[in-house]
Amino acid sequence: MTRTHDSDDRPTETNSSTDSAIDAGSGSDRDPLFDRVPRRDFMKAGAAAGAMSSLAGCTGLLGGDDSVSLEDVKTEVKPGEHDDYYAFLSGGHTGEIRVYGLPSMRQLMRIPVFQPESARGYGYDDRTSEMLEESGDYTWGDAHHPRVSQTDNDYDGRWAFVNDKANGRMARINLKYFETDAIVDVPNQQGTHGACCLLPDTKYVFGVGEFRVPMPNDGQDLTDPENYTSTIAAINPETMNVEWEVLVDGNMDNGDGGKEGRWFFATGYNSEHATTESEMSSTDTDWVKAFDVPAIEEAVEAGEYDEINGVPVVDGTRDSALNEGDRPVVRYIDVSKSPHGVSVTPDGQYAIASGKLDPTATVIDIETLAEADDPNESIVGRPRLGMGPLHTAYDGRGHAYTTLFIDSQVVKWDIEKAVEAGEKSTDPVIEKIDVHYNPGHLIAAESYTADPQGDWLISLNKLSKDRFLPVGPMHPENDQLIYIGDDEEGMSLVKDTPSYAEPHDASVVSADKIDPAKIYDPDDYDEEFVGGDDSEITREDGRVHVKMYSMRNEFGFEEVTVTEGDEVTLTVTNIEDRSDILHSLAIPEHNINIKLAPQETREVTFTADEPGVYWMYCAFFCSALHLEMRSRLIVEPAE
Ligand code: RUQ
Ligand code: CUA
Repeated sequence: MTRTHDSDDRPTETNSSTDSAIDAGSGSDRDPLFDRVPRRDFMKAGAAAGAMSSLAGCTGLLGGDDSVSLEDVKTEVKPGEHDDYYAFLSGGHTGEIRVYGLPSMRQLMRIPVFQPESARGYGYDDRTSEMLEESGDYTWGDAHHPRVSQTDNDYDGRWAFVNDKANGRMARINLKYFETDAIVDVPNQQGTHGACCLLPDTKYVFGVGEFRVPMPNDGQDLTDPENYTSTIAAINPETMNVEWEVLVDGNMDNGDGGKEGRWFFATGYNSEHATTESEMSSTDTDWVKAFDVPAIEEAVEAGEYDEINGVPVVDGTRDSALNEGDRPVVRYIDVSKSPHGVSVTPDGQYAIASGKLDPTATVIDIETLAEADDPNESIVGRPRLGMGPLHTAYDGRGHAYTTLFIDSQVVKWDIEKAVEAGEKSTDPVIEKIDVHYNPGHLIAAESYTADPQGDWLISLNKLSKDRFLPVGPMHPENDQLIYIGDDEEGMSLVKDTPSYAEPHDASVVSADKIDPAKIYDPDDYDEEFVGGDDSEITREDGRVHVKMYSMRNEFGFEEVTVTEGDEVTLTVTNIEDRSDILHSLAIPEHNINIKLAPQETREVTFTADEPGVYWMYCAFFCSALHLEMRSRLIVEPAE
């Protein structure tokens, strides 16, 4: 294990303790039952101190300097045991979300968001294909920032949201079913990069527009970058309606919401309004923009906006009238050039922006922002952390953890010390650990809430180089699990997990805060439930509607006969109520595979345009007679 207390020194030892770290936590003296008790309830019940050895993850509750050694926490999840946390990792340009269990780092599920995915029938039935089509009919997206909804600054288990940087969209995932249930094409944003919730109660989901374009981007101002601009968008989480947007100077990058419902922060580069890399980094400073949400809402209320592409757009540029006077809608805070991540501390006191091209982070005191004449007065610390600081996470014990992309390290530092030490001090740095290699984001358990758990941290590394068996020139990335619960011993690397391109960010949620359904509730969806006796075929004017059930090992009809050219709609219900008994309906040579979980109904519409016999079959191995679960689609030639 490598650590150094001098931020400017490169470490001299290399990580060699992966195996021993895993061994250390796999002792057989733990009582597996204790591990299954939700930690919060366990503490409330006043459990005996003698049970400390099984209190994985409770360090945040113990408060103060208390920390728990790696030997005393669960690092191995034995066969049949459950993990303590759900981790939602973005899939980058695969356009999906991956669900991992922590601390095992086992991949539990993949949730397709912006791309069709056949195993889940996503994009192959009418509802999901229409949702994808209506949001722009793209076959991919660039999903970076999964954020889980909160109530009272704690995860409420309702939804996760994620951006599409490629096409300017925001999606919502329903955590009852772990399925994408809404995608909005955000007007006036070409690339929606940052995504996050306004807390404490997820009043809005914010989409942070990165690419500056003419506004509206309809052919005007093509060669006049001074007139390009970008917006943040406030999206209603219930309706997914874009309520308003704010125009700004420069572009934007990442964002995070304050904990008290007033401020929203976005980093940005290119205050130069340039179009090339060298011009974009020609000045030494850029901005963190602090959006005063109630002031913006008042401006919208008072009609002080332009409607662009159907959305009220408030002018938040620096010399806008709305930024004059004592209640500016956007405060521009000078930070060293090209900052990248910004995140608000669990106590809501500071917004911390990472320097990226500058080896510091900027600590902004949120409380003083409203009163300060010059928003730069709210900068209260600028610790020198190391090369390429990108993103920061928290343990709830007063420490921040920042990825250093260029140094290939995670640095742990003391937030209050950074405020005491002032400009460019290395004093706040507590420790650094090597990661492999070049980390982008990192996330600690419940870091985005008011009460991080303080035990686990994942470093989402962009490169894996030599860490895994080679698989050709495209390497997997490497998500490394690091134990951060022991302040004496320091950070410990526990696991390497290869991952497919390319996680950017994650949210880690205690397992007891999410309550996924075991089977479908037919009332949650519009499709008509087709019960055991309800199978029927109706025909009218070249349209055929087939309603049929499915169960082990049959479909409601052994054969369905239609005529060439018919438009066929199949409404199919899996009438089983046993959990985990899935069926699907695949139709060869028709690009159809719909997934049917227990009690789920899906509908698919297609044109039967080639005469012939097609074996409709079930693609989930559902029973010993699964292969026999099939039915014939007979397409007769037209007269
Ligand atoms: S941003 S690490 Cu969306 Cu850092 Cu990718
Ligand atoms: Cu149903 Cu296989």
